[in-house]
Amino acid sequence: MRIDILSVVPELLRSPFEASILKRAQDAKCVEIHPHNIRDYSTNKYKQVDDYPYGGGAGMVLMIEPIAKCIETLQAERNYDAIVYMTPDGQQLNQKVANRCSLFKNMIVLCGHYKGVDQRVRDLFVTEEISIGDYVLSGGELAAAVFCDAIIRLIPGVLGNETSALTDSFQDNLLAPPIYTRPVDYRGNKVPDILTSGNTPKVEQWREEQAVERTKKLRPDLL
Ligand code: 6GU
Repeated sequence: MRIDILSVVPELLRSPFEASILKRAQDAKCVEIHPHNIRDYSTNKYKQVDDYPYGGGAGMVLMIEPIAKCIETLQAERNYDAIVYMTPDGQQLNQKVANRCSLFKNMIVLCGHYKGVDQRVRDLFVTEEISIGDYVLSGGELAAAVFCDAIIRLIPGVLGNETSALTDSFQDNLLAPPIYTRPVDYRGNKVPDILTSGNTPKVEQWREEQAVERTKKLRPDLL
């Protein structure tokens, strides 16, 4: 998969992709991340990318020309399966959306900033609008990093253990069961006996029961 991320503050996109699983995914050529600074595509001599909203009101709006120029430059080089705009009024990201998007081969992710982008960017270019929840962030960059992380870990070969992503919380609409590692006794708080019994079928059964119990208790809306 190739992901082109368009932003006016691409610095914000660096660290999430430079460590751990997202870095390994790139090293293993499972995914290519290409950040682009929208300002590099500005069409006027002041490198302007935003302007005041018509009709008045607070805040600035990202102009269509630099964004269009950047998108069209990329589209001239390859076909894109989706042009995603990160926005709090988009469809809320969940595991189902992440699963679907993980199948894209080439994707553009546009990060809004200030008051957002000129509506015509959305009308003319954007194919998906995604939010990461009902709260407002200063910009779409952190949301884009969350969205990309959720997708990239689903790409075959990214996680060491191939079954790992399939046993995640939400993948079957259940939360993950409790997990433990050494020591077996921490200040009198013991690991459940079943997990040290060596009885794999019983362990699996216990995990399923715990997943259902935990979901009932913490997220009954998922059941
Ligand atoms: Cl995608 N962008 C911004 N700016 N705020 C958000 C969001 C996105 N998702 C939730 N809040």
